[in-house]
Amino acid sequence: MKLQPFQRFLGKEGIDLAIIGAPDPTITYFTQQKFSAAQLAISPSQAALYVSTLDPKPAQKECSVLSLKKGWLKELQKEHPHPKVLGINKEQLSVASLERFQKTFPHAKIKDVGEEISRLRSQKTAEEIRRIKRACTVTTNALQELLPQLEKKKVRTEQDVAFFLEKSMREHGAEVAFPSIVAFGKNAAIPHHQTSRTPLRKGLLLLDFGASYKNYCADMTRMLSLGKPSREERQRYAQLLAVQQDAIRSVKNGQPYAALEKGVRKNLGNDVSYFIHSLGHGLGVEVHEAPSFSEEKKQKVQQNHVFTIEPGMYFPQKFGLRIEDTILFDGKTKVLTKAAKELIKL
Ligand SMILES: [Mn+2]
Repeated sequence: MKLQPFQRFLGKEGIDLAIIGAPDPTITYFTQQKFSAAQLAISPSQAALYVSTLDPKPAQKECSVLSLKKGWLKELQKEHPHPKVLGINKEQLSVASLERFQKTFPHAKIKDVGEEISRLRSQKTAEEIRRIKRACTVTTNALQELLPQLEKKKVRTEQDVAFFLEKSMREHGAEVAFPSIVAFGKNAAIPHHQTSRTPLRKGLLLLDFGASYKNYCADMTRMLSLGKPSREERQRYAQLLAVQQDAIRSVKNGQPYAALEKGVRKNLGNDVSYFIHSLGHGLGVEVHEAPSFSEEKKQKVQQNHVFTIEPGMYFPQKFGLRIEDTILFDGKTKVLTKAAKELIKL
């Protein structure tokens, strides 16, 4: 299901052989499994998966399964003695691996297939969407379960909160898509704050977290106010929420992602200097993947794209705000992370 469209691309482009190796998450995309070590060799008509003997034996219909041991490249070379063009994923391949490939296939021209991989991965199938929806439900549910814990003061530090969220997601059959960001007070002014043992007091609490269900990620950020928020906090939150909702409403087919971001920057007016990151990112087997919101990439909203919309405002040494949803565009714009978005007051 996954390999065939890529094989058609290889055939069309005259690429005799492409090699994708773990830790490139593309291997999980193609095989729907995770391996500690694996190499996937794909030609237009066949595919072979070399897997570490320490990994569970994979059940694969679309490719033959071989063991990954010393000399696997020689084995591969016997099957494909003289590829003219060798496809690689530049973003993910190590220089050491590339050098080994070049030594084995000295006459092959090296071609990057990363762009096609990104394009394929960004167009989610019905099954991928089902998994992402499930990941989003588990994520939202973890937040619901957290609130009474906070009220009862059973969680007292950023780390306690992260641990509780992660436990909840695992209890519901999911894994953690990425290390949760739990940032209290001025810590939230740092967008990628590292969750610490900071105790929770009166102030704003930022939660950026997500589950991964059967290899597919969710990503959500919500803000909580412990105690009554100040006037400034309330006003800033209302401002940001309006901007985020406006951005979601303005998603439409064929629209450049960079234009969505431009709209948000325009909306923020003089406050745009507090918004110090991009508006969002695609997600799937990785929590950050295509589509990209960057101007140079010129990517546009298309059917079955899944991406985040997450404007933020950061006031150094004071507080920080971010509101993030995972969005599916399937002709209509659907917010998959359904947790309420009013500032949650505890
Ligand atoms: Mn995100």
